[in-house]
Amino acid sequence: MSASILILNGPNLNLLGTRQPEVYGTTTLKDIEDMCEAHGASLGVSVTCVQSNHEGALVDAIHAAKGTHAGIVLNAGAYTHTSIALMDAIASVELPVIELHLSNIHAREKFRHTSYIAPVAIGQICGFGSLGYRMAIDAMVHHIG
Ligand code: CA2
Repeated sequence: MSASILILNGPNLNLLGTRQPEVYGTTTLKDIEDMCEAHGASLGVSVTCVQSNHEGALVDAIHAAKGTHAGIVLNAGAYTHTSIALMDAIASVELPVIELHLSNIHAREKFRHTSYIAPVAIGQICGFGSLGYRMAIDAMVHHIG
């Protein structure tokens, strides 16, 4: 059976491609999810995509990943900068998590420079737009071997 990766997207990312294209590009979340599934298939891994605007639902998805997925690519959106609950959930499942952002959070407002995900992630990719998801899948496949 092939390994499986969860692509988990947080609040407001369902709006991608519809607003603020100068910050987040014109690619929709559906485009990104289709690309992730196709890229995963080309590497022989199965990819499942989930998006929620709710912090608790994201915690539930992280818990449910244990035993189902070999790793998680997480764009936690604004919860990145606030959520101890997501940090604790990641630490509790002991699955490899790659933190992902479309924009370069370090080149933006100071409040975006803090990440509660970074200390419990195996690495962070940011600033490469939707290409970052492809890079994260490559890195996860390499990591899980
Ligand atoms: O750069 C990223 O991927 C972010 O995770 C996006 C979050 C932001 O709060 C993080 O600091 C960085 C915001 C996602 C909002 O997405 C929108 C998409 C289209 C229109 C409006 C918002």
